[in-house]
Amino acid sequence: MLTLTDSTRLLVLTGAGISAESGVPTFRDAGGLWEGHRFEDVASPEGFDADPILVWRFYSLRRRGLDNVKPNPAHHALVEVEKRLGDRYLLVTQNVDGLHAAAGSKRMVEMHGNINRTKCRRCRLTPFEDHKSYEELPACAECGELLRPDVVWFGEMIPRDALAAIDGFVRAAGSNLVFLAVGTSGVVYPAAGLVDVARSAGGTSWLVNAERPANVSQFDHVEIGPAGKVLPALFA
Ligand code: BJW
Ligand code: ZN
Repeated sequence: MLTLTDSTRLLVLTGAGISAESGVPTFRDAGGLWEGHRFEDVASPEGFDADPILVWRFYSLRRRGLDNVKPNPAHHALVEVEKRLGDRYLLVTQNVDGLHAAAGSKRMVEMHGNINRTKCRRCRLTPFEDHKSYEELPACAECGELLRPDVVWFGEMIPRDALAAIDGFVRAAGSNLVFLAVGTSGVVYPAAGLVDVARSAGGTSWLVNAERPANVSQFDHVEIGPAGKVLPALFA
């Protein structure tokens, strides 16, 4: 069990596995292919340049797939921990599905963006209704450029404010830092390197995952199992 003391500062990193029990498909468990395309090719600026309709179709389908999806006990367990720790807690999610916010998480950084937002690839954020995106390419009302999902693709920078929030939390925590990764395969950087950042800061690290991920050897404590069962018990 992960014991939280009055000085614990808990940094949680979540990945697709935490939403799996809500019915959201993960990226790499299913073989990493989407309609014959490598996921890396669909989720990249180069992929969007090459075939924007295909990419919009991919994201429109995923958005619609989220329509009736609800947070599960793992999301809710993190909300309860946040209530206990207050500003000694920060959630960093790689997920773009919005389920942490739906569960009630507040101190949260969406480091890979959010699938329900859209931005112009040239000028700035633009609100956009998803309904037409399945067949037609949406264009920016300001400059005419293509609109795209407000997510972070391969080769793109993580939002500066997200990195600053993580850095600030780790610095303030020092050896009181407890890092907990949940449901992530540990292959996509910089998220996969956060466990090393936590170790360098003198913190301890925990992992909750359905199987042993790529960076498992970096963790001090490893709990293998479904997040919806393991997480509530971990904090009990
Ligand atoms: C369960 C479960 C249950 C299932 N309970 N568990 C250093 C080294 C090498 C490469 C790089 C590097 N630094 C940067 C790079 C390049 C690149 C990268 O990491 N490449 C690697 C693949 C090699 N990174 C980037 O480009 C990043 N940008 C960047 O670093 O900028 C600076 C820079 C730019 C250029 C060059 C160098 C530096 C950006 C990365 C953006 C990733 N974007 C995506 C798409 C987001 C939008 C969308 O959703 O479509 O983010 S890719 C995809 O992978 C998505 C995810 O957030 C991310 C991670 O996936 P995740 O969450 O781990 O899911 P899965 O499916 O892989 O794993 C699920 C796990 O859950 C599994 O282990 C299951 O077992 C488990 N599980 N059920 C518990 N019930
Ligand atoms: Zn524009």
